Amino acid sequence: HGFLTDDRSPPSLPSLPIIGSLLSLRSESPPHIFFQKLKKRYGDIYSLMMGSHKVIIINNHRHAKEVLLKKGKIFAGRPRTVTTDLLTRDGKDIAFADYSATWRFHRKIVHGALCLFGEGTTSIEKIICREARYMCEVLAGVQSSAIDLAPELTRAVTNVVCALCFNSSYKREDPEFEAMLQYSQGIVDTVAKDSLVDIFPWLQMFPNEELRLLKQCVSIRDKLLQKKYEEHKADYSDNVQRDLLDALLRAKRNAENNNVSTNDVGLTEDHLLMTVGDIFGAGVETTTTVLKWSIAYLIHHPQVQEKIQEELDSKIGVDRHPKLSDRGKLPYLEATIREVLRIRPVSPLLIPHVALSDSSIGEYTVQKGTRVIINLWSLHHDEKEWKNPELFDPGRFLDEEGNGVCSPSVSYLPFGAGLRVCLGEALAKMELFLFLSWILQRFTLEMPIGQPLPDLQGKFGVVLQPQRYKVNARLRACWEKNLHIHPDSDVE
Ligand code: HEM
Ligand code: PLO
Repeated sequence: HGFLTDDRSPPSLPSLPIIGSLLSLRSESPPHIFFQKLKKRYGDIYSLMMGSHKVIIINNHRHAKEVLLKKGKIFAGRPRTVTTDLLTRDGKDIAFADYSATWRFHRKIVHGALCLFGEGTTSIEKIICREARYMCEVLAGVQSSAIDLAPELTRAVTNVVCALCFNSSYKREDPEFEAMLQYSQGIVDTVAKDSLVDIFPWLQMFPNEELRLLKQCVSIRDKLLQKKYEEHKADYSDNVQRDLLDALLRAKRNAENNNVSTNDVGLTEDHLLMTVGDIFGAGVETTTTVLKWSIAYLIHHPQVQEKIQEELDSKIGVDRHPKLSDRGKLPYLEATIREVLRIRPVSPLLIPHVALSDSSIGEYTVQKGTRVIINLWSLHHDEKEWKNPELFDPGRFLDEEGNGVCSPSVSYLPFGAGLRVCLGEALAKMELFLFLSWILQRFTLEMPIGQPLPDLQGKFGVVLQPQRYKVNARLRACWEKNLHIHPDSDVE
């Protein structure tokens, strides 16, 4: 004891090269569950080889916080993989970019642009409410038929992020929107999920169906981004900043006017396109996924839905729509959102981190270049931290009187933490609150007769998505006449 602290590696899995393929091919379970199971045999922290890369898997909050917060700067790197390089033109974005001045600069620009929207005349709140209203009108029109809500939810969420990125929006059944749905699903299914080409890059040499699909989807996305970029360049003005793309263009112009090389500071056309592509992609896929999980759980737990509706009825009523300033008044809804983010984290393995120098985690030494995967699934399902972690219970996030939300465990990081913390946390929380409160104020979501309950397993990709399911959105009694008689005056 104490003598061997110098060179201790975490327990490592045997028969190393096979493990890589085990994860995606042999194991019955998706990787986050497989990694959680391995905890029983190897402990909370262990290592394995993926091809030639050493990977450390972390399954508890103490080590996770050491990596993300205490040693955040050391572990702020990102690995380069075949699929993310294809998606981001070799890491010229934010999420899959290695730690660098360019990465930091782009985070700052995005952060600034999002803050401006908080204050500007077309505030984020107004944009979200406009989309929520439109979505509710559509749902009212298709009442009492079993429908998959996903396309309507996605369109609403897409339009919010479209307004932020491109100052534009999509109409229903717009062919460009339909194309976007297609390519984005293709990317979610194939990118960054430890497929074999990422573990064994030389596999690229051989025909590979998944990689072909990814390339095709990325090329459709790139054409769409390029089109938006050309349009913006054509009517750009230094005097007005309409959206994120304008903010990025302004930074580029500034550099050019000061004779700074755009390549050196990371403001080439590629960088701009990839950053806006990241925000657009993250903006659409994450929030939509959480809305789909929320509704799936509400269908499974009608008593939770009823409680949210009681809260909405007593705190807001039917004479006005929910606003951001109501957030503090609706603790049960807030607790439900937190519980959904716990039980089905959007990004159960975060995005892999990389050690930028030799360091340590707990009592173990870690060499520079080691990849570190934080298994958020293990943190959120840790029996030492959560009572019946498999149980969906928003009540665990309520204080004793039930009048406010609380944090029952420190083993909860739905948005990550530290230098690489999610850039869209505030935006996502506003959207989740407003969309869910608008829907549940007006509709009761029910299982259509003869349909199976939504599957709660989820399919693993770069985000953990639920399988498709159908619901009935039934207009609540008090809204049958109300929907059109009370056009809220403060939302256009
Ligand atoms: C990164 C969660 C919504 C933009 C992340 C990470 C997580 C996360 C876990 C990885 C942290 C890490 O690797 O340590 C979520 C959840 C969301 C959500 C649960 C919805 C409920 C959004 C939205 C945006 C966004 C709406 C866009 C505005 C980003 C970006 C990164 C990121 C750009 C990469 C940050 C970096 O690597 O520096 N998010 N996110 N996210 N998120 Fe989100
Ligand atoms: C989603 C599909 C899009 O077509 C491209 C895209 C860009 C950014 C990615 C996002 C995808 C998935 C969710 C990611 C986001 C960056 C941060 C976010 C990975 C692949 C999360 C949850 O970490």
